[in-house]
Amino acid sequence: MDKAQFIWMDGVMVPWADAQVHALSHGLHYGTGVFEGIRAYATATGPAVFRLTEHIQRLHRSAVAYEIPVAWSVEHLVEAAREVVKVNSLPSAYIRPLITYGAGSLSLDPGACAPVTVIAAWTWGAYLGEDGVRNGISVGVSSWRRFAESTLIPNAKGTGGYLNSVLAKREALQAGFDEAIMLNTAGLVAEGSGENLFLVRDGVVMTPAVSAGILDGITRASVIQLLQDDGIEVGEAPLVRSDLYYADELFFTGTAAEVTPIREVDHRPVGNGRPGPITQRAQDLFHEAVTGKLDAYLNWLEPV
Ligand code: PPE
Repeated sequence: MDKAQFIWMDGVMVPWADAQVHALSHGLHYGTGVFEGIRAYATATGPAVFRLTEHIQRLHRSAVAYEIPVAWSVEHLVEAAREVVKVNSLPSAYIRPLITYGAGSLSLDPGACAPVTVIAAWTWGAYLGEDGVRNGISVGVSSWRRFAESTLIPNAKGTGGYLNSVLAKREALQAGFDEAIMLNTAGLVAEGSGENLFLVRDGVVMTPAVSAGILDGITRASVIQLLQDDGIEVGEAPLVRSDLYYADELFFTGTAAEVTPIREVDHRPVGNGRPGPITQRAQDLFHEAVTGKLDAYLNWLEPV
């Protein structure tokens, strides 16, 4: 990890090494927290944060869903995120806001524990490797199902929920894949361990709906709009495992993963095993949009 100098903690810029919470924090023991992942990109006019306000709004929504009180307004956290990038002099960055419960009681009811709000930023390159972004990654369908609506809240970024993603990710790596695709408990395709999934067949782009138990990704929404504005048909559809095998193209989207092509699924080549034309188009449009090269999407960029 590429350490930066300062981390924002409840209104104070704290040196990286001193940004600590107590060992008996409720969030550490029970995973009671919510977080975000956001990227700032270098643009011709300096660093700009991609859809920052929407990410912070989603942080607030996740907190509402899990009933975690938020001490800071959206406006305040947006400003704090900008400050973290600025104070660390980062030309581009991955920004990680977290609201978690501190120490107070280890009763399952976190009522006696004060929430702690943290925003860190550091330099983070390609999530699934430079080679993965260029040539595509190999994925396997996980034996771990994405947790259900009746278990946790899939469309919220709750920290504890990521134990599910960790199981899927580690299983995939141990099996020699780069990443996992998780089905939901009904057996329909959901998403990756930390990415949304898109499928292309006969020129039509499809992606599972939020009702499949996915996180409503901000990159997902951006790529849907970029492709639709480019004249490509995109729709939400229930997808089964064999749809993955018959796809012409598959790709992941996410803040960390950006647009990552999938070249192989369960040892079967996707299309001809090379990133396909729509995947490449999505990658190019996304890259141009986030770096401020497309006027139509400049409102997605919030300058630092
Ligand atoms: N699904 C999941 C489960 C998920 O964690 C992410 C983001 C997405 C979809 C894509 O959402 P969005 O970033 O809004 O396009 N995963 C974050 C954390 C990854 C991690 O390893 O940590 C991220 O990409 O920042």
